[in-house]
Amino acid sequence: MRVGEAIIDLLVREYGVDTVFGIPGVHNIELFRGLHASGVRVVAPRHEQGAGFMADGWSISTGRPGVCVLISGPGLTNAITPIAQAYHDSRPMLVLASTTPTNALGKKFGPLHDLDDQSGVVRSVTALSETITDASQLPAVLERAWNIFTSGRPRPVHIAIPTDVLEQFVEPFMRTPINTPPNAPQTSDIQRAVQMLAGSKRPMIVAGGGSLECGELITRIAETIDSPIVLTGNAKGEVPSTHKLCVGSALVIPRVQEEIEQSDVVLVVGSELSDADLYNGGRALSFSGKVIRIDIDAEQISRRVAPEIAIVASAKLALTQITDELSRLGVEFSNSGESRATNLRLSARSGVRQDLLPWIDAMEQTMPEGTVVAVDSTQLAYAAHTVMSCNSPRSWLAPFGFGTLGCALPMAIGAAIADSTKSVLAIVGDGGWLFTVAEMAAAIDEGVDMVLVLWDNRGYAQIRESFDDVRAPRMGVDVSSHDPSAIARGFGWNAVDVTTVDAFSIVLNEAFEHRGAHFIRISVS
Ligand SMILES: Cc1ncc(C[n+]2csc(CCOP(=O)(O)OP(=O)(O)O)c2C)c(N)n1
Ligand SMILES: [Mg+2]
Repeated sequence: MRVGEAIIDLLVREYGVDTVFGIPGVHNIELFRGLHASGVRVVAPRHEQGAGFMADGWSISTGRPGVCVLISGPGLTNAITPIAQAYHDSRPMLVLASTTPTNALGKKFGPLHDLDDQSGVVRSVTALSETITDASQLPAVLERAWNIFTSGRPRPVHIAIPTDVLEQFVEPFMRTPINTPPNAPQTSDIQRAVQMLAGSKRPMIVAGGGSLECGELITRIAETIDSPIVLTGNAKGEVPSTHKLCVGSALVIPRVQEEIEQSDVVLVVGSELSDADLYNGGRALSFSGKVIRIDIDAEQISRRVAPEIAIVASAKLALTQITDELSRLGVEFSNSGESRATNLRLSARSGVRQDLLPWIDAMEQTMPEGTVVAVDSTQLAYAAHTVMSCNSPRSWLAPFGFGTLGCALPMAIGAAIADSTKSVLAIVGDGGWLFTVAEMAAAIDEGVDMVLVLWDNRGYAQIRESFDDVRAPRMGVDVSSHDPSAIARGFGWNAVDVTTVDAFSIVLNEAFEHRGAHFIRISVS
């Protein structure tokens, strides 16, 4: 078989790849020949940005690495934004791309789709970016990639393969396994952490995307020490919003930040304590209490906040040991966790734009249990991110790390493809929607069932307000998509316009009850 086929064969046989996202070109045909033979589902977006966001949405939903198959040069450069998003938010993504033939690599005489240094272009937004000119190295590099995805801080990997290498004939590749055991914590650190947690009178838990698999452990620890739990955007859903100790993803609310700062012991798990979550004008939290930090990444563990106890380990192992040690103490603590969490939830609700709440409540009351929600950067979504409930992990897809526009629609498509039994809702603004609007065509071709809610305030409203806040004359913010519903219908979607919350509830309910792609435009007066 050819190298292109052998790579796909290995990925399917040994790594369980069953879905890829990408656009073919002359340069990557050998990878597509392999995809055709393998029976892998190939999802064709309308732009490589769509491929990357779909792969990322698919990855959040499944917990597995999303895979993109792209062409050299523009195929890769078009995908840099979603690759950077996955990098920013520590998610796994395998990007396989063709590159310039070996004899022309770096020669600069202008081969088609050539970049001087394709792997260099994305090196700063990947954990590993390599051009492989010797086909026999491919199994080892794929294994390294999987190790990054599964045993370290997960981040994207880009592998570029020259077209002549993709065409070479080889025997099927064999996996070269590297077993990396998960990072175990030091017992002494766990004991110190347990003592500190047990001695706390005003504890707090902040859980980030690195703790996504640990919702139950975090809940048990919180119940034992009677602590509220604040979730970052990437952890939303890992502890259900219905839990009495769950504050939700409200780190942006000043009262919540104050409460964290005033807590005497704060357990931070798998979080950068990112500006994007705090939106704190670049100010780090100034903890007055002691901080226990658990992170898989040794470089991350003391960034911005140097903890009293630093546990560089797999969150699952560390939290399991903390849970065991706490239960050995056999004490139930009483630290007003429930009333603190309730007050913080109320602060969050009163801290968002009040006129948006009825729309958010309508969505919350209408959507079926377990609905996957993808949000874009739009005013309705900012408020929803803070106050809308989310009761299952891997069902809240948000771009608030990298903060790019246009990711919600393709991420929602990726999630719908990952599990067609789930309801999927995307919340997008009229400005951000246009960044990836072409993926509405892909949604129809893929037979995706989803609902897209367009918050149409005719322009970049958040930025309009930002100009006004600093008394700068408005510029470039009053953009329009003219007749969004006509655009949606043109792509084959069912489209309805609403202006009132009552009408919205009725239309949304109908949309969830019927299969297909539904577009609801809320025209904001
Ligand atoms: C790729 C990209 N370009 C520009 C921005 C800056 N930006 C942030 S929010 C925003 C407005 C988006 O408008 P819309 O989607 O209509 O949402 P609204 O604020 O109007 O609710 C802009 C332009 C960005 N976040 N990402
Ligand atoms: Mg807008």
